[in-house]
Amino acid sequence: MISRTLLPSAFLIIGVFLATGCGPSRSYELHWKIGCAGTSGYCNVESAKDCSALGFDTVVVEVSSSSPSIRSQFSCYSPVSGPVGFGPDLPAGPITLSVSAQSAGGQLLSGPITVNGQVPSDGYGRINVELPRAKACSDGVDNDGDGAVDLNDAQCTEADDDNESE
Ligand SMILES: [Ca+2]
Ligand SMILES: [Ca+2]
Repeated sequence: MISRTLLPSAFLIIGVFLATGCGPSRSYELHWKIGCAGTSGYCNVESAKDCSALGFDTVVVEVSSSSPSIRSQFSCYSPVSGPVGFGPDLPAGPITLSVSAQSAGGQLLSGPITVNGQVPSDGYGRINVELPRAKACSDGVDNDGDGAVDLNDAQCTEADDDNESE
């Protein structure tokens, strides 16, 4: 049986929960691009297939300007929202994010890249980041389709090598 003195605080907690809503909390809205294989430019990742072709699985974002820092992980690409991640509730003001990309196995493939943004007093701040692609001989992908991946491919001499076929 619930004590009568506890009931008002229980209602207060429920009220606060409803007031914050059910949508994603957004201090920032981070949009990323990832470097394309075989080019020096960046591509938008538009499908999960694009991510796996590049070896990326997860984008890790750390709000390094918070103490302690706040870490979030996002899928490389979301069919609903695209290559985007939403920040936790944070007070208005400048923020610094540390962004990196990992393989499905948790291997660091790109970054961390430091980006600065601003949380407005109302709403959220949009932040763009460009993540360099991983080198062909350390991206976990069979880039030339010969069945051998990275250093298992005879044409890869070292992890920093950027060509699996020569
Ligand atoms: Ca590779
Ligand atoms: Ca290969």
